[in-house]
Amino acid sequence: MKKKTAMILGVTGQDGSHLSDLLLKKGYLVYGVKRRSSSFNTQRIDHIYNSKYFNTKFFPFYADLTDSSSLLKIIQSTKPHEIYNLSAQSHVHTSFETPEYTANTDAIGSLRVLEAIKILKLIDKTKYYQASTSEIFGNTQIPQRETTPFRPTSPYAISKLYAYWTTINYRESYGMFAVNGILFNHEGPRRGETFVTRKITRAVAKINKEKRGIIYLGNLNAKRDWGYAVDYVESMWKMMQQKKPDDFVISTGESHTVREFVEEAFKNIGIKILWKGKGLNEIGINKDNGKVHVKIDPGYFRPTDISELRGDYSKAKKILGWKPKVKFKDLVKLMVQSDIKKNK
Ligand code: NAP
Ligand code: G4F
Repeated sequence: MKKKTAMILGVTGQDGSHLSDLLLKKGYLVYGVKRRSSSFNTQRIDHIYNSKYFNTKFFPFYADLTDSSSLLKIIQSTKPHEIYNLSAQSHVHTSFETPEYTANTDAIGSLRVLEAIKILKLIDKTKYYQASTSEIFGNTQIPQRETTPFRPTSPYAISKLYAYWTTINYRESYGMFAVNGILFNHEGPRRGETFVTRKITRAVAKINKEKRGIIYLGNLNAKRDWGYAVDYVESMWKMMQQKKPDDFVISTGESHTVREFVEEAFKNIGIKILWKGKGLNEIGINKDNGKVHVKIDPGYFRPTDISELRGDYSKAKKILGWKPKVKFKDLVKLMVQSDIKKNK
């Protein structure tokens, strides 16, 4: 049988890098697609660039989700069995500042990929994975599952909801194997530095080294269902191996506040955080010596935020045989340890 081939759009991101590792391990030929950048943007896949896989099993390509012709060109030249569309302007707060660009990349970008598969007559050959998100639920019922109504509350979530329905529309209209992975927050040492978990673990590692420092945060009361990115990319692959295309929630089933994440991260360096004050004046101090380590910066609040995301992954467990391996405390620990190591 011919080797399986996969195209990963967004290969330089957290998930793209982990999925590349997984598919290479499974023996795939991987076409890793990155966009042009004025500085190096391959840190998360440098280990692949420097390995035996580079240009033998892993082939880099340039394209941009805002540029149909670039997508048509690379899909035509590679005709992959599987396309994982992980490219996105993925920062929710930033989407309020750049709603048009976010919609162009996250909504229309997905349409461009699906349309390219159709135009190139690859519907019977190429399967499509859409990186959907728990953000599409907004403030709704808890826990959220595949049948929960959507009420997106950010330009990012609205764009991703467009992509979600477009994926289903191509499945129903043209018989394309197209699936939505509705993934809840997933993190790890390769997580972007401006997402709250990594922002906290990097700061905690710095405080551990310098014995001082303050983290400025926004909404401490938001609850998120945080899982481990390595576990989650495996679910993407599993969805693409099913007989029938379908959509799945991927989560841990547990939610924790940003405040709890802060406490747990500091616990890993032997500091117990006590909270004092209220609202914008709330601070987090070291219980033993009174040093201030957390303050509130109103600039990190969003015009609207989701109070709680907690997913019910029972459909994925039943049909894909998937369940999360790493839970909250171990996730925080591995992220803090990794940032401490990087800081040495
Ligand atoms: P990420 O680290 O932000 O990676 C996003 C990737 O998309 C990067 O490779 C980025 O390139 C690329 N990209 C951005 N704009 C592009 C454009 N116009 N054209 C081509 N590529 C572009 O995100 P992630 O955490 O890996 O998440 C992967 C996907 O899952 C995203 O679609 C995200 O929205 C979605 N998602 C993530 C989570 C989560 O908790 N991580 C949960 C649910 C859904 P650069 O490296 O050059 O910036
Ligand atoms: O880490 P966050 O920026 O992630 P958010 O907004 O939940 O989005 C992530 O997960 C989604 C899946 O549900 C993905 F689709 C999306 O691409 C992305 O990966 O913020 C988490 C929570 C929010 O409630 C935010 O208001 O943390 C709160 N927060 C409090 N202080 C902060 C901060 N968030 C950030 N980024 N920075 C802060 O200082």
